[in-house]
Amino acid sequence: MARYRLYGWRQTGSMAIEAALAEAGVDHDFIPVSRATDETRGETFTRINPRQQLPALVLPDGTVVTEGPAILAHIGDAFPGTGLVPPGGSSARATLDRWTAFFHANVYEAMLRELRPATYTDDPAGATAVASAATAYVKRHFEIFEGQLGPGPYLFGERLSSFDIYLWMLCHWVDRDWLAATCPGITRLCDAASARPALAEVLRRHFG
Ligand SMILES: N[C@@H](CCC(=O)N[C@@H](CS)C(=O)NCC(=O)O)C(=O)O
Repeated sequence: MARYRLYGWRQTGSMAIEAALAEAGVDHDFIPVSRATDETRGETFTRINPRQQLPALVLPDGTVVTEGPAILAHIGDAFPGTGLVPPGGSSARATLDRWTAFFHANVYEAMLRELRPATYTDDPAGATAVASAATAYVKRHFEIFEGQLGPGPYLFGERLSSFDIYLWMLCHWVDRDWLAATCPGITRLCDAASARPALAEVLRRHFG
């Protein structure tokens, strides 16, 4: 029987998907696509994701899903017993979608500008400014969410959601000293997630 196939690599957006699949206990094949050797731009992977980005999840029926939040929503919907996403149409689901979209559109994208600033400007002298503006942009959005986070540790209290997994991943790509000093609620969320055995194992694979 066909299984889920996840295309990913260390320290990329596949970290959140690996974590969600592990939390949900979903059997899958992991296909490493090296970013070190630009395998993402190769013919084989380009056929799967013409945007040449990780992660990509291929469902058992062959459907390709890209974009981290769409993949997370699918896993939560396909395995409702995990409670990773609230039911569609509920207020909780709207809240989960809101904050996932907020971090995807604002933070993840700005982190790409921090990582590869030269690809976001035609001005060869402008890359440093692109990166520093992106860092400020990332921090501003973390701070906005910090002000909205309830008692925690997670978005919905004690229950882990796909949003928490997404934010947990992003927390590993931001200045941790700054985060601890400025965003104690998010830091607590991140620490609580890291303490879960399934996520601790994913963390070790990506940053160990
Ligand atoms: N919008 C995409 C962004 C994915 C993305 O930027 N992936 C990076 C790794 S974190 C990537 O594969 N980059 C490959 C490249 O730029 O060559 C998503 O949210 O999944």
